[in-house]
Amino acid sequence: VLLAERLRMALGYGGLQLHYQPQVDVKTARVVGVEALLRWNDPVLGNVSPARFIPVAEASGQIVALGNYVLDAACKQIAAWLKAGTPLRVAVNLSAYQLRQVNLVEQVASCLRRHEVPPQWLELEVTESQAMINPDQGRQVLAELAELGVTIALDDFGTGHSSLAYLQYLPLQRVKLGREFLLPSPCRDRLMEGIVHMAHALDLEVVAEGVEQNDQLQLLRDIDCECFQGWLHSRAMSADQMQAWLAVA
Ligand code: G
Ligand code: G
Ligand code: MN
Ligand code: NA
Repeated sequence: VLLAERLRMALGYGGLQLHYQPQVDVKTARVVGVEALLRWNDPVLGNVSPARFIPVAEASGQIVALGNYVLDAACKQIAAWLKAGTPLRVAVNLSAYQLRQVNLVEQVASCLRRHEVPPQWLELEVTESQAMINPDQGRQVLAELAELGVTIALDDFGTGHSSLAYLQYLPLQRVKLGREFLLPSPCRDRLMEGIVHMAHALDLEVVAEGVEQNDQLQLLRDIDCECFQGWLHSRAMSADQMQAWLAVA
């Protein structure tokens, strides 16, 4: 109850901030986009992870307001970076509840309009478990979102209960591989190579997450994985830090 109340207050006073983790082209080392990650530093509770407060937002009926806040903040930031001459694609995580929100498509569309953001700068990340709760409904919503011109990435690919056969029917541009795929294991390299080949066969780009070590990046080069995120390059940073970083890059 306390967490839900503090969250309601934080939404009111603007205590939630988006930070941005670079997505880096494996071949050129250029930053090609960022993933927006929510940060909450509460005066009473301290830092609270989204892994903890997103479920609370869902259970306490605040997820739609929170999700709309995130979409708005992301579009506002896209507009600012466009204006500064340092355009960046921003990927926003959607929660399962948002996918079932009746006016999600209209929310996204009006957000883009409000901030005069061309849709190709916004990416939406959904996990495969979310997309597959109700595959036909998931596919329908994602198709309408794709129709707006935003891109869709499948988050945590290969870790939920998904139907591989169904993947090709979703309007996806990218799949994201969780960092567990890069942990040392006897068949790590072959598994990664197989997944990347399969994704390419479906015309999907691959973003590897959680890259911390040089040998992991070397593997991504060897198997033609396009893109990575991870502490080897940088952690999520504030918009100001990102802006300063873009200015010198
Ligand atoms: O970076 P981090 O430890 O904060 O992320 C933890 C989890 O919270 C990840 O699964 C991430 O996808 C999720 N998350 C971060 N920001 C958001 C957000 O704005 N909306 C939703 N729905 N999930 C988010
Ligand atoms: O949306 P998703 O569930 O993929 O959230 C990404 C999560 O991974 C966030 O919690 C983010 O802070 C975390 N993360 C990003 N880069 C790294 C990394 O290099 N190593 C580890 N351990 N975690 C990372
Ligand atoms: Mn994500
Ligand atoms: Na992920």
